[in-house]
Amino acid sequence: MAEKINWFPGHMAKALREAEENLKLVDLVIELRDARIPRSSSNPSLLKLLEEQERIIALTKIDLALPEETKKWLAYLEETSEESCRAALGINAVSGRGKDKLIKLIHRVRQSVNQKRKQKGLNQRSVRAMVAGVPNSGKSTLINLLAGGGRAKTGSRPGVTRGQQWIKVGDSIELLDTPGLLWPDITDKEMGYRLAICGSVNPDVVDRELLACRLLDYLREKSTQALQQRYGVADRGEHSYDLLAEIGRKRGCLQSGGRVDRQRAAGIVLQEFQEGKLGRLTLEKAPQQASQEE
Ligand SMILES: Nc1nc2c(ncn2[C@@H]2O[C@H](COP(=O)(O)OP(=O)(O)OP(=O)(O)O)[C@@H](O)[C@H]2O)c(=O)[nH]1
Ligand SMILES: [Mg+2]
Repeated sequence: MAEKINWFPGHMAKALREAEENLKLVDLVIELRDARIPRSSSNPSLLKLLEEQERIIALTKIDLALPEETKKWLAYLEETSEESCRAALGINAVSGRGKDKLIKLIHRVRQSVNQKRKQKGLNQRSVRAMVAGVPNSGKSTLINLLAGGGRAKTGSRPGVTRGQQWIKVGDSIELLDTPGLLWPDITDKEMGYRLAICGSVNPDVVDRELLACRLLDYLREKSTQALQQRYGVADRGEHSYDLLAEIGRKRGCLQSGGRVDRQRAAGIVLQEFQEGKLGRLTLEKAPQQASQEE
């Protein structure tokens, strides 16, 4: 497998600097995290720069995560001081689920900003929010959902948005679309793998077979039903590497001489997972809260 993984490409260093500069202009950061990996998709390097700005955490792609796990994560994010934020909510940026709640929360911030401005004798103005998050977390899709129309470019690969762009929502909200940011210090490789499995890291920089095997491990931990249904393979307790070969065989991923093309099989499994065809899955469990412990 690739030895050195370039988690933090050059354009991202530039995007992080731009985000830092633009932070001064906003009242609110809407931090998008992938509901399947709420820990790995957080970005501490940006958040430690927050001063006056409010923060809302939106877990996106809730349609791809396990609802009971999303519920636990939202409770954790709202209740722990470590993650202090105004609110946490779940969003499906494609169907629009969670949209009204988010708009309500943004307006609440607008009201408190304008209340402070009034006390200082300043004019009322629209609320400015930066939409930030790891690549492919749904920032541009969410902005299009809120603003209407396809004003922000979206796509299934990470790194679609390259520059910052202000987009108006009615006359009282301004949203800043930003390029996806990864945390420069991903020292935990497993976190990086999970980001890549969920499509936030360019798959070309990580070994596909390794990622697909990790994904199969996670899927098998939950249940093997999805694999059985989708690929017609039975789980006999073998290593995921062998299971991947069996999937490849079933899907006709063969090289000359009849050998299974595992690279191709891995590409299929990863893509189908990202498209939701292997069912819902949450790869990271919410930490136990004190209130839930005995
Ligand atoms: N299933 C599902 N797919 C989503 C959701 N939100 C976004 N997507 C899809 O995820 C992909 C990435 O969406 P984008 O809006 O381009 O993501 P982004 O965060 O702007 O990505 P970058 O600009 O590359 O950082 C697209 O294929 C979207 O259709 C969601 O809530 N559920
Ligand atoms: Mg984008």
